[in-house]
Amino acid sequence: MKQRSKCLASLNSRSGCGIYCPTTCGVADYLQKYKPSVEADLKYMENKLGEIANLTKGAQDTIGHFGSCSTDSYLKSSSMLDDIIRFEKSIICSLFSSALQGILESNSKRMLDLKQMSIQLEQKCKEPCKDTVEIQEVKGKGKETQNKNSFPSNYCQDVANKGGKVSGLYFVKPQQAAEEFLVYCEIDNFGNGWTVLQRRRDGSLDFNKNWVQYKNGFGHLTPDDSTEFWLGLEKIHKLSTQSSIPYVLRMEMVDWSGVRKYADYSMFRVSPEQDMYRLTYAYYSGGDAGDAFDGFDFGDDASDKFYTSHNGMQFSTPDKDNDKYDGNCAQQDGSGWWMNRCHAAHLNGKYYQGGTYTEKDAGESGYDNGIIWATWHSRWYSLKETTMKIIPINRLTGGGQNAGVKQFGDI
Ligand SMILES: [Ca+2]
Repeated sequence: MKQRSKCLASLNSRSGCGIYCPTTCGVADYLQKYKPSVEADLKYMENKLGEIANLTKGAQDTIGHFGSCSTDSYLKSSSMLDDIIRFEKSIICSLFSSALQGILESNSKRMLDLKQMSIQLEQKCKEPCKDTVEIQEVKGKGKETQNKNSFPSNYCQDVANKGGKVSGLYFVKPQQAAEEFLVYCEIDNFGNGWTVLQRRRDGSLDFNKNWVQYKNGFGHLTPDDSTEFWLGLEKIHKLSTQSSIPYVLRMEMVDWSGVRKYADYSMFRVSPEQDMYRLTYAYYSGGDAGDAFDGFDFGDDASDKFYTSHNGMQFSTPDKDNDKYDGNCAQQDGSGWWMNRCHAAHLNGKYYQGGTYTEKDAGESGYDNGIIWATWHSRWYSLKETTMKIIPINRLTGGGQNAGVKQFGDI
């Protein structure tokens, strides 16, 4: 274990941090989040300064009056009229004097407010620069196992093989990857090491993103696995195609009653970007959620099942339509996925609190756009939590499947 806390990237130079994203060092995201409130504060300060400038002008005029009063008050006159005018002036002057006192007090209060605001802003500005995250390191590195050649040190199962015992953040480097990147590894007591590709938990992360964002990943990884994220298609591609060892993709889902189900797909692969990150798998290899990836007969049309299957589909985002539909599924649904025409399984869908939603809730297009697994719940029911994760297939055929399900208990 060690602390990595040297991430001082700014909005313009993410090069030092980029390889760790999506991570807690999403400095740009952080700045975006605070920019509106900081701008509002700055605007407020500007207005305050404007007010002070106006008040100062008023004060100058008053001082001018006061000055003339003082001079006048020394003038002597024998006429009664002059005495009356002098008396009147001295009253006005004393009024001006107290008004001036008020302005001065008000000004010093404003100056104090400004000082405090400036201190607050200074503290706020410092925050994005802080970035510490606990990253696990494998103890007993280099431990020889019979699997060493089959599983290069490139993903979470390898981390577990090398002695990694706790779930958390690890650096991995798939064979074709130019550099290492951070992943969340779910490691159970049976030595299974799952590499997590996607998490939905509470709807805190918007999945309506463009091609580049789906390619690079978005959201944040956290050591306690409490946040939502999409690891990124490029990383998923590199992870899933790095060796001849086949992987199982597990979809884990929790509904709003707390019921947990899963679906496993063997020989899961995601092709390179030139092929639009096409999804392929060989077969549905188990689970109690049903095989929604193979499409679903919704009863609208005889071709429903054929046109809602996902095996062999390219990835689509709102700005990149690779689907089998005349329109644009990803744009209509506001999310990225291996769209057909359009889907029976859609774990990147819109988050709906409480689960059930209607055509009206779905917005302009009115199509089902929630987090859907049609063989379990209706397409008008959006799931509460989801996980997509991969593991070498022999970890499950070796009796590890139940172990994996048990591990799911700590979500
Ligand atoms: Ca289309």
